[in-house]
Amino acid sequence: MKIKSAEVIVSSPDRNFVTLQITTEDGLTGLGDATLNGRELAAAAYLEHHVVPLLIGRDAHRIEDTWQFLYRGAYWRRGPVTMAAIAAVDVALWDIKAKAAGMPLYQLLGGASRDGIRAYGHASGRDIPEILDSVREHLELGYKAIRIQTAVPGIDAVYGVAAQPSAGGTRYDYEPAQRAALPAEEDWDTRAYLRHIPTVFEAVRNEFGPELPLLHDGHHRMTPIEAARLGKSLEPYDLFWLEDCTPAENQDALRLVRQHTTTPLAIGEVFNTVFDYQTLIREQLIDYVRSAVTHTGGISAMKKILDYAAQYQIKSGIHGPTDISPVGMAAALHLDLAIHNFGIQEYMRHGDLTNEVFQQSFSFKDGYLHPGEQPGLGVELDLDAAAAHPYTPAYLPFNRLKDGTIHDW
Ligand code: EZ4
Ligand code: CO
Repeated sequence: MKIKSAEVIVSSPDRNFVTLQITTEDGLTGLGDATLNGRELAAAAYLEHHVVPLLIGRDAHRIEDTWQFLYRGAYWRRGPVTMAAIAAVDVALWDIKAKAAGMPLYQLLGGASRDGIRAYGHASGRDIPEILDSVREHLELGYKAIRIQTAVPGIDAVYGVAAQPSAGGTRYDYEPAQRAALPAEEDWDTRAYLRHIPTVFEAVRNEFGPELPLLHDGHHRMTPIEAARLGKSLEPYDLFWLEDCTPAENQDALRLVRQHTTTPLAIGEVFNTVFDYQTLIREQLIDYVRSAVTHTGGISAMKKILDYAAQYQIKSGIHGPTDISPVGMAAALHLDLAIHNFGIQEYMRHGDLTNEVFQQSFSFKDGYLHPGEQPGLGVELDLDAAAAHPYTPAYLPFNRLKDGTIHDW
């Protein structure tokens, strides 16, 4: 089954997405996601100029061979642009193979290991009453696990907190990339944050009781000893996980955090290969793998990382913010359903325009996601709708400390 053509589609319904569509000589199509938030055109150019021309005429069934050809053949290994591009090809080929088999993709990954995929949503607020409202709204939507992000007294703008409730006041969840020529500047003060955050979790636990799984994202902003202190001070509130507590390029740093706290640790949304996890998994320094299928070489590579993690009782927590397109989400859901060591899936919900461009068959009901039973991924791209929303420059924000020093965002 030869690949006849491949097209890179950059669209911006609600936000920017980079999508690869591969077509075979038999007329089957497959979709892959290569969206790299704030650096979208780099992934698109890599695909268009250096990957698409190499795909024409290859056997679409040879997924592993094509993966190795793109990874080893480039000579320049790893990195977010390369691995997002490889991911898009990998996922599109899995989509085609599953369509050819007439089966939903999860069947080719071993079949379902569970009935539904527990998802967590993002609650946030500028103060405690607003956070409690946001949690209530997520519970009404059916969510059975909730991430809590909060403003900090003395800091003007903080990651993960909406500047103002969205229209109608029904959603506080936050889309950090802003459509503008330059990135927005936010503020940071770690001491103020470390003092404030336990009071927020105390209020949430008092209001909603001990059962509800609660998560928090530290977004790489702490040193190892600061992260250790935060993990320890949150222990009374029984977090499901503390995410990205340090910038974990330095995997050894997590050893220090681990020695001081039993708060479960999740890491990896900015990682792109298994090598980023080598020490973390082997030494059991984390509890959840946070990579996105989109940023780590696709389903083939993510499955290998998660199989390695499974040997150490480490579970999945696949990245699923809105910058993962519906194609990337669907790929994650098929994998989530099939693997044994599933933990939880992040799910922020896409906007209406995105859902017009990407027609999906996955569902969210009573807090559980399911990829659906359509052959393949279960996502189709409406090319006309995509063309109606061309690329718009948009950037993630960045942080400065009070003295003007740039800090991890
Ligand atoms: O900042 O997806 O856990 N989720 C996150 C996200 C990331 C964005 C980056 O593109 O931390 O909100
Ligand atoms: Co995160």
